[in-house]
Amino acid sequence: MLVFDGWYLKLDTGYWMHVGTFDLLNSSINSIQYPVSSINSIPLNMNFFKKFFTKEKEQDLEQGLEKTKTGFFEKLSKAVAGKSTVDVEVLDELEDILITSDVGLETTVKIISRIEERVKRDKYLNTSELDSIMRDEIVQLLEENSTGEVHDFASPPGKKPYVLLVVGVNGVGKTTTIGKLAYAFSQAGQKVVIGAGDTFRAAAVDQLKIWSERVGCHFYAKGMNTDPAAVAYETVDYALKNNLDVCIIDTAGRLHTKINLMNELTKIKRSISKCLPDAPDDVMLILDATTGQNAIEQAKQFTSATDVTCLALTKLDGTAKGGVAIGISDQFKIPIKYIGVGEAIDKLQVFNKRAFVESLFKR
Ligand SMILES: Nc1nc2c(ncn2[C@@H]2O[C@H](COP(=O)(O)OP(=O)(O)O)[C@@H](O)[C@H]2O)c(=O)[nH]1
Ligand SMILES: [Mg+2]
Repeated sequence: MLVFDGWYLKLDTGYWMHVGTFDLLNSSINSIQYPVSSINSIPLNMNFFKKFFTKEKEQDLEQGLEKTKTGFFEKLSKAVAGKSTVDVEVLDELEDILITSDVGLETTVKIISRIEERVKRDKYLNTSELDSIMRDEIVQLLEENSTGEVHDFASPPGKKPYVLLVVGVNGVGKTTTIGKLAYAFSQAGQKVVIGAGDTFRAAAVDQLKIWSERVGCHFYAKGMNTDPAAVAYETVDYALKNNLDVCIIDTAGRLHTKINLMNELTKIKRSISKCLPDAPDDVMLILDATTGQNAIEQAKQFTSATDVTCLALTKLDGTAKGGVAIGISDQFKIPIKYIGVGEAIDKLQVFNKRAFVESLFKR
């Protein structure tokens, strides 16, 4: 049988799946020769990045991940020094590397067992292939988790205004992310209002106001010590009356107790839906990547206490703990929508699992 080994199906994830062969002598298509579990992936780096990113965005991401990459590759080089094949020792080292890169235990175990499978299949797996094998296995692991991804800063169709409530503990980057988001949405041609729902500190209201001036978007506030639920209601009302596209509401990250904070957030949410049924459209939890496993802990606590619908991971540029994005993507059913890769106004990106992992493994 003369077989043309090239019957591929392009998946919308950007992968090519090997689905069958073509028998040239019999002119018959032996389709679905391979079970779907043996997906034969060919990463299409070039096309892929062009589709999602400008050159600048790609560089921002790479620079943002530099600290994580440096630590990771240094450890990896040590682990495979003097070894030609991937053996048990290398796998053990690999496990340590992933855990110390803040990928988290649960996700590390999954990644290692996938690589073990590969080693079993191909006994003399060369250490020089380890980068690309890990990259592919991590991408596939994350893509099995079918949490959706956004591709740009457009507000969802049919939502006007699109109402986004932003929550998270103090200092994680809520206000900064709101400023960056307002900028990105504005750049995409949308009219935006940001509401100062962190009424706990006077500085918080001022900080958001400065961001609105930088962005050139609408701003709504009632000042310090006012009721955050009332601010939230009135910001949505303002968006409705002014025919705006996007309404983003800031909140305080600290009250006297954790219970108080969660109760307050529930109250704010209820107040928003009184103004506009079905709103807020999203409750976004902001997590600080520099806190590593603590970010995972915060995600667990918030998601169990409030209806968080999406995540943003900030300060990736300031940490070697960027691996936490892999753990979060794997463990939570809630998608990471955005990542912060710098303090500047344009250093917020939509999170794409594939681009993230590819960038992480690019030497
Ligand atoms: N390097 C870096 N710093 C960030 C990023 N996002 C926020 N920050 C900084 O984190 C600090 C706290 O941010 P802020 O928005 O005030 O946090 P909030 O208390 O949650 O509102 C500020 O100094 C921000 O400039 C990021 O993506 N990269
Ligand atoms: Mg703030």
